[in-house]
Amino acid sequence: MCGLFERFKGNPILSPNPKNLWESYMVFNSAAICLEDKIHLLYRARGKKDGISRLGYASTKDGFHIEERLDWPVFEPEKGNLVECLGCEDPRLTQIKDRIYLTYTAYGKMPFMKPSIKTIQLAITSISKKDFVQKNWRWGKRYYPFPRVDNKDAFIFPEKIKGQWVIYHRIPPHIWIAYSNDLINWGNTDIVMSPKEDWEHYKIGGGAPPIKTEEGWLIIYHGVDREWNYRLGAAVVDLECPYKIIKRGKKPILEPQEEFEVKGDVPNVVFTCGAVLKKDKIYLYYGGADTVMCVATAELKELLRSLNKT
Ligand code: BMA
Repeated sequence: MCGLFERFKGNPILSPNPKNLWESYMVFNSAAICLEDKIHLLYRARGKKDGISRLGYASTKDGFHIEERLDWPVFEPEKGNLVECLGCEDPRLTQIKDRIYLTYTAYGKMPFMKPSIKTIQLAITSISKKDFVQKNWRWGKRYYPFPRVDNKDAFIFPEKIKGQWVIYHRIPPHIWIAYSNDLINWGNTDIVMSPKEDWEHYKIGGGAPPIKTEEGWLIIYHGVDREWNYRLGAAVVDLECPYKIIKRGKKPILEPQEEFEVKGDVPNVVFTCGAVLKKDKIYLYYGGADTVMCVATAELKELLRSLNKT
């Protein structure tokens, strides 16, 4: 066993729903955001028939028990949009003032290419906080800031740092940083974290959007080893210099262990797209074996203490 995260005994908290074709096969990798005293989960779902990823919605007040789950997708590939015609995957949510920003992986086909070729792109859209909370799914325009680059696992920092917006994204095998003045155009991209330990040998990628703490921004990310096992790790980033990693755990904070993490559509995977800080506790939402959604918790202080200075 590894890590100081304690799994919820009632895991998984969300499973595929055979009644709804679009989420009948896989329900995983959920974004998580706390708004108005409720944790909102935007989860990735797939049905067996079309294999396309769409996003579903569920919410929980205590962080563990799901009180509401909608029967329809709240975000899906835009009609006629080739770049995401194969699915919208792995959502991350960041609140910036009165808007909620969604970063996701657009999976589709590269426009104008013959023969056609598949593409994986970092995509960004947003919705007003009011619409989100009232479940009026009026999403804004979708942007793909790095065309023709295989790029995913992106999240936006919730505040401007030294006058600029900051995003982390992943061009294998590293986590990269980029900056923006308008949250639409991103540039000055550079490598910020590279694989180091055995458990992250093949590649790493951003997971849950940054959580502000006294020590710095807490980042939870995933690492893939030589045998395709996905584990989660944590790092702390300087509050003023978002390219500076000041602490990083040598060991993973969570690794596949339970049956629903070891067995499933993709075995041996724990993968996160969202965590929430509530009363000094981190609620870490993660997909198990690309098939179900789970939650585990840890005391923030203990987690920070467990990480090594870099
Ligand atoms: C990544 C993404 C994740 C998935 C993981 C493990 O590339 O597709 O959604 O959880 O692989 O299969």
